[in-house]
Amino acid sequence: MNNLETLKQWVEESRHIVFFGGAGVSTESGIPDFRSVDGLYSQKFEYPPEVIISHSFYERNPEYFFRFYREKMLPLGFEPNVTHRRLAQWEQEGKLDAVITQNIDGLHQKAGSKRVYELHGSVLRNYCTRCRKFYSAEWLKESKGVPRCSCGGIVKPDVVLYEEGLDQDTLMKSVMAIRRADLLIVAGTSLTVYPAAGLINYYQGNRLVLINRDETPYDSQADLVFHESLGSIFSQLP
Ligand code: CNA
Repeated sequence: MNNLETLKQWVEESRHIVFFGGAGVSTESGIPDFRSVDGLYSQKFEYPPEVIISHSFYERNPEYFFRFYREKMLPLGFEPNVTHRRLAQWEQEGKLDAVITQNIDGLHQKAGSKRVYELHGSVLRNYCTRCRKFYSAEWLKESKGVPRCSCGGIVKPDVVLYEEGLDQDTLMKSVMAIRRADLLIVAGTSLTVYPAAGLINYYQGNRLVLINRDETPYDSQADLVFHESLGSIFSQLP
């Protein structure tokens, strides 16, 4: 049996699939990732992107942060692709327990997934840092300079910046889902951003599948590895 046939069989047999993904899940929807050759990190900015989207930079230079954020990090108007849709279908069929994502684009929910653990938050939620009033992503995109609430407070995206900690509840739920998983599919992530990447180590089963165009530091731990595009694999899964 080839690798794809094995994966198809595992998907058929599994009742507790967990999917753990990253920016590569959404590139086929048209949203660039960070580390591919045409990703954000290959473009030239005055500062490296990981500096701009850090908490200290946000505090020191909010005008620059929000200019970059609006231009490069606010993916509005994109549609889910076959991977998002297949995962939503598996959840509906009762065979997928959770999608754990490092993405901030909301496309899993747009495809219909309900149990989505967003490790790095979501651009769709924005809150006043003073009075906690909610603002939409469209509002933030249209705002100018440093976005201000009607009360005068800064409106900050609910996105985890470098140097900021992850939400503990989301992290715990992710760990629990991975511990229970009978099939763990890790896909579209370079597995270089911690603590998210370390979640793989909580998996206790023997069906760890890695699907990523480029090699990752975890390839040798996986039971099946595909260095292919996600769409080409997911479009063939049941
Ligand atoms: P990354 O480091 O950019 O890695 C993405 C990986 O996906 C690379 O190794 C690519 O080889 C691979 N890849 C890209 N496209 C495909 C494809 N079609 N099929 C298979 N593999 C593919 O991204 P990570 O998610 O690992 O890094 C974590 C960061 C990126 C998180 O904090 C995210 O918030 C952040 N990010 C999110 C988005 C989004 O929400 N869509 C976009 C860009 C960056």
